[in-house]
Amino acid sequence: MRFAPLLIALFLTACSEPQPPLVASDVEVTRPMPGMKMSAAFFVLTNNTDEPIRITSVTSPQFATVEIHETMIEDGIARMRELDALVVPPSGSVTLERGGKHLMLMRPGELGDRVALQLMSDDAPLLTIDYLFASESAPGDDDAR
Ligand SMILES: [Cu+2]
Repeated sequence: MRFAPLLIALFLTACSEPQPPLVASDVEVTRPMPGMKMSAAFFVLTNNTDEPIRITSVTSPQFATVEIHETMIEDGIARMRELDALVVPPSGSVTLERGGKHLMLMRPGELGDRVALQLMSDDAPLLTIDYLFASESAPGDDDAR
């Protein structure tokens, strides 16, 4: 069987391909609520390296300000506080979700159907997340009555 060595070689090449150091999955960005110039972003970050990855800031062409937030319950009231950084443990992951850590996207500019989030470690870009809004179910006038 002459093909076998070649196939094995291809298989090994595929396996040894380096994984991206940081991967975002399950991305969701909310649309700004009417009258509120604010959105939230949720996703899972997976670190494929054996060093912790620190995200110290996030920028977006579509929003003037992006903050890393955590929702805490204090005296039975949910409050948000800003975090200095998001740390993804080595070979681990961090989940940004409702009621937990999240990105707060503030003061949107022209908002089309796409949002890009640039994750930075100090001044070094780590990862760009591109998010496409699901086709809008237009807020019907019927609902307002
Ligand atoms: Cu927040």
